[in-house]
Amino acid sequence: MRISQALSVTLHDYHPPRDAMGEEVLSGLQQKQKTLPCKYFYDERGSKLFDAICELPEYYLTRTELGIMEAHVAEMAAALGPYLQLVEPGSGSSLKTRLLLEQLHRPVAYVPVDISRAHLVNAADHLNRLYPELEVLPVCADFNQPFELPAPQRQPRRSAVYFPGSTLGNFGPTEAVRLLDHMRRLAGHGGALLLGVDLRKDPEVLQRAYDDAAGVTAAFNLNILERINRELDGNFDLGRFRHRAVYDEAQGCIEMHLVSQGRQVVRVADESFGFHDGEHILSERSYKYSLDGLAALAVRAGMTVEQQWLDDRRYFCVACLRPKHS
Ligand code: AVJ
Repeated sequence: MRISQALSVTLHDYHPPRDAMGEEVLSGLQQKQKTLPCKYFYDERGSKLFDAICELPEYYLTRTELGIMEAHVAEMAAALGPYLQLVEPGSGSSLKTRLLLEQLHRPVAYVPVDISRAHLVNAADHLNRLYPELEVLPVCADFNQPFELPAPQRQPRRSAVYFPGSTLGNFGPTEAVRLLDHMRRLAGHGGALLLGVDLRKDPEVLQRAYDDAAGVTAAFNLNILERINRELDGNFDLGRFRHRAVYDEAQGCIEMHLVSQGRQVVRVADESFGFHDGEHILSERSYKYSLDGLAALAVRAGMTVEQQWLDDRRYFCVACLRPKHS
């Protein structure tokens, strides 16, 4: 870990080695079911396309979660308590976080954790100027890998982890438990986890949200191939892969695929990968929860759902999870 000064903030840096993406991409493409890790969607263009997705009429998630926050943020802040250290894995630059920070009673520190260093530092610098009373301590890390919390100058009374945006949905059941367990330990004794999850609903609504009429989600999905071409010396022909979204109702999981149009061989780094016509790469899974499923997941991670807030359509849920016996 390196500590450095970046703009107005001190950065704790656990950035993975440069070739980590190469190894993960190659091993994903070597599997029988070819897979790409969805965390690599978010290069500069991918992040812009994701922002555009959030504005789409079909993509209800961001808008709905923000509405829930606007309606209930005071209660959420009260549940988390005063003199808080707030940790946010996969932080980005979100408006929801600011809503929460503004309602918290004398928060001590804000620890955004993100893999994209430049984005993280800029967002942290911005918040640091906006809230001079708050100590902003950015950590550059893949939040899936172990990292330690930096020590704020003032001692917080308690910690909470904020994990909004249905990011948990990208993890399968086993990984989700492991991740929540990690967050429970970060929150510690007397702490809590404020979690935003997308709920199960009419499959057609989900289908449209992940395969929009304007084709923005398709461009977002295909962009990962362009990134591989550029950063890992690949030669994917973007005209020969199509975006597809498939909902598995039994699992409550929507999958994004990149479907090969015809037989082809693609090279990445020094390796070749053959595709037959119609073969697909699995590029993202997005799990949707029922309220019972969420409660069961919390229990498996040593927590209970203490409170939850939903929108009128019951499309999305923000839940406060508390470690059991604390
Ligand atoms: C950022 C993981 C919440 O799963 O809805 C949006 C990413 N993928 N459209 C999601 C995404 C396709 C998104 N998350």
